Amino acid sequence: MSLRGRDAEPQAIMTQTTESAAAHQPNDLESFWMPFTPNRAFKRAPRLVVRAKDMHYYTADGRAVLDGTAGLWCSNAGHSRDPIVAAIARQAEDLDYAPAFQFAHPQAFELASRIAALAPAGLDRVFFCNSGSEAVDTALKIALAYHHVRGEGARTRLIGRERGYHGVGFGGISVGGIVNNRKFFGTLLSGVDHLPATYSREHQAFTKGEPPWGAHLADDLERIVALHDSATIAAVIVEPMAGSTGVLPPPQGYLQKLRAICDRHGILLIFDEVITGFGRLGCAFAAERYGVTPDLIAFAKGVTSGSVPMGGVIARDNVYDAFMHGPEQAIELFHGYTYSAHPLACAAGLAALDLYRDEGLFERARKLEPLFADAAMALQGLPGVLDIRTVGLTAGIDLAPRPGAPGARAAEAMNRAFHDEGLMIRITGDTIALCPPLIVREAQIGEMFVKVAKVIRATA
Ligand code: PXG
Repeated sequence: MSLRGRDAEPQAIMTQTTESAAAHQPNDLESFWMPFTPNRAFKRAPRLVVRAKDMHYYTADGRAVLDGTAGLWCSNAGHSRDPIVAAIARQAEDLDYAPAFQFAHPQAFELASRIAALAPAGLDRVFFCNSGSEAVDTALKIALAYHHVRGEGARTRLIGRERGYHGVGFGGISVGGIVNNRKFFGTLLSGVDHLPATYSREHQAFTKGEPPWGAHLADDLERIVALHDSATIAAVIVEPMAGSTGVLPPPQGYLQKLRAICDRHGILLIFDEVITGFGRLGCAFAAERYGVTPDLIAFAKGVTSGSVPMGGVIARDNVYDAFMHGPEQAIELFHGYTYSAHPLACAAGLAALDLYRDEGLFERARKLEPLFADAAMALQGLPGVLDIRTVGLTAGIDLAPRPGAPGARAAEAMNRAFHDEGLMIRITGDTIALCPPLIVREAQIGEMFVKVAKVIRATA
């Protein structure tokens, strides 16, 4: 067994200073087929972390790496927080697993109630699954079944949006709007239409928060309704703020318009809040920030602060109630997962929600937003910075691609940030995304953007 990837620089993964670091060393990089990663490039020059605490990751040789991305938009309370760690450990001892089909455990109900209490009024029913992708597919299935049980089974069409990311299930990639996530995978779901993306650099470059331009793009929904007839349309799904495709805050008034059009035509509105949920935009959910109440909210990531996989769907009471007919012994919704409401995830979720509340982390994100936005916008004018967008504790920075090599500049920026600057950033195409844990200190925001400025200059 090799201690390194086939062509790896030996010191890249073999430098060890402590026994515990040694214990964390993978002994062969070949077997793990890495998700959404250029495997060969990674295995030649791995970026490995072995430990994390609060705002930092640590490499095997003990180097601290400031987490600019809350892992993958999920560790909102910071890493390996003691109360979450203790809750998971306790739960593993007390009850490692319980089925959620026909049986249950108390923490599942407790967590559902706590999540419902954070959600907009009227969204009180919580269905659990294990990831954002499952949450999205669950929401789409609930929407279809809702119309079916109400005798409107002709409502089968689903509407997503260009540049939308809704995970990687067949439902999610069908309503999603990212070509590479779709084109390899066959015919996808039939009966799906897409709204246009809301981003236009020409109209909104370097806007902090929600751009004033673009609300009219919601009117495209009327066009789709006119084309197919509202009686065939089940649901519209959007991310309130599109995260994965580079931080695209909604235009002012856009979500309100979508809501109004959906109401007019009996179409369910689904917010995919996998990223925006649990404080990212300074509120428990983006629905609250924008004063728009959807019928279903898909969530994941921050619910456990990323510590144990969990996702779910919060449903409006009338959606749930529509299923509660028929014989009491009959299953109302033929859907669920072995690990729905897994005890470890529920324990982690309860501990994470306690931390969010006790440390006021959603409010903290709201308070830090102006400072974060100013720090991000200060990058304007650096070589090849084409646009900067901010909202909540989130920033997207578009870099000019290298001619003939799309993505290469951002990839180098990520590599340099990790190895030279001790900073984890996220990239998509030639866009850098920043979304630190909500515990980030003001000085760390400064540090983060100084480091980003360095890698932008270094890769120009
Ligand atoms: N919906 C949204 C809005 C997401 O952002 C998912 C669904 C899928 O969640 P799971 O848990 O199945 O991965 C996501 C995931 C990035 C990035 O860098 C974003 C996600 C995942 C990985 C990377 O933008 N979002």
